[in-house]
Amino acid sequence: MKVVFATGNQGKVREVREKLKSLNVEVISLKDLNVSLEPPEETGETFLENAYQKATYYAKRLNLPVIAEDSGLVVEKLGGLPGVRSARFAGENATDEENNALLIKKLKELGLTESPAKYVSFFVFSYPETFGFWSEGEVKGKVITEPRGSGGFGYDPLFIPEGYSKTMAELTIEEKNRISHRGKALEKFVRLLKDVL
Ligand code: ITT
Ligand code: NA
Repeated sequence: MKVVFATGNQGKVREVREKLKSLNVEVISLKDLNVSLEPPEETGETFLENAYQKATYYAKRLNLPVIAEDSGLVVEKLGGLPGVRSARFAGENATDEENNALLIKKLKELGLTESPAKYVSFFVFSYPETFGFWSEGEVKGKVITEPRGSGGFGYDPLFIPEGYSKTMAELTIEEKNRISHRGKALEKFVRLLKDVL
């Protein structure tokens, strides 16, 4: 089966391809498709709403089954920020570096060098005509104010998973996928996907 993974985030594409490589599914990214669709507005107040909006939007327009994912970092001492705003924390087209700098600044403004935090991920699978299924995963840990490592993407240089001393950006893609929010959500997703293949 051909499935489109509707994301503009190449870090997500790498992780999903790695995790789905044993399945008989061809994961096509938006980049491979070479279609220029305006991305949908992410107006949801929850990760699930946003993942659902992205999946149904692209499935209808591409007339193909679509996987979409919405995820983010929830920082306890910042009242749950950046949350659903993780990708646009420092502004609409903010880079990872700008988002990370803002996170560090906000923690330091509170006189903190770390805070408990978690990453959350929601996947939605949608057919062109009907909704398919969804799954979720999370990983608890903490954020720090001294970035380390060059793997992963986004906030990974600032996130240390529970039970680890390395940041997520210091892990290999296999290690990250074994413990990450996206890896866990994908494991459930794969079981549901197998049922419809
Ligand atoms: P698409 O909507 O096109 O899929 P996006 O990056 O805009 O890509 P989201 O709206 O789901 O995706 O925002 C997710 C953001 O949360 C992402 O840009 C990172 O800032 C952060 N994030 C999510 N998962 C992460 C991970 O595994 N490592 C580091 N940061 C992550
Ligand atoms: Na989002």
